[in-house]
Amino acid sequence: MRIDVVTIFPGLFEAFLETAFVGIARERGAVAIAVHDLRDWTSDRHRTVDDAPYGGGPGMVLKPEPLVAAIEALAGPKGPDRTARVVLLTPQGNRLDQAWLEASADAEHLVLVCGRYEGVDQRAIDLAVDEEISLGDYVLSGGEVPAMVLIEGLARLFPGVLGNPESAETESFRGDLLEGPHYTRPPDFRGQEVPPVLRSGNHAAIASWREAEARSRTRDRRPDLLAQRAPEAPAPAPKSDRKDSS
Ligand code: JBZ
Repeated sequence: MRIDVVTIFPGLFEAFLETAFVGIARERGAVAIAVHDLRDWTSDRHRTVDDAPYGGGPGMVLKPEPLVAAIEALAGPKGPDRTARVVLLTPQGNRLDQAWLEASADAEHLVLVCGRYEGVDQRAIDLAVDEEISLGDYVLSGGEVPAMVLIEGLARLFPGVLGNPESAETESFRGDLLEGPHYTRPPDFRGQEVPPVLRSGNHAAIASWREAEARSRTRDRRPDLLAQRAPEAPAPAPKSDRKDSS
């Protein structure tokens, strides 16, 4: 995958792109990421990217000319011939979720445009953006952190990056159930002991304990996740003597 990021704060991405998971994904060649300064597409002496909103009101709005020039330079003009997907990070977008990441992990080319200030001139969105995405219902001052979230969420899905043989699909729970508690050494910390089953060496018992903990925690904390989930696989039919039990 190739990812181009358009931002007025390219420096925010430096350490992020070199570190941990995303750094490994880039080193392995699973993804090529380039960060671009929106001001590189301005043509005035002050490299102006924003202006006051028509109709009045607080704050500033990102001007259309540099944004559309940047997007068209990186993705080409909007339309059926465009092979990149241009994603604007904005509070007006659809909420990012694991389903979006999984559906997007095999995209050839994403261009992530970080909104800033009070918003983006609507004509730039209409002319050049394919899709609008938001992290959620809280107030941020720009799309840079949401873009990093999106990149990190994608990077761990690339084959061979997580230490997965093929893909993260092999994990039994991927974003649709919370995980239960985790423990490491020491076995007794300030009088609190690690649940004995985890030290039992009984892998079947450990797996069923973890599953039960995951379910009860999800029921307590995120019942909405259980409601969205595909119904549980039915218990296997009891063994019968008949050859054809279907
Ligand atoms: C986002 C105008 O630029 C912004 C401002 C807030 C904001 C974003 C872009 S993206 N919040 C979110 O994903 O929640």
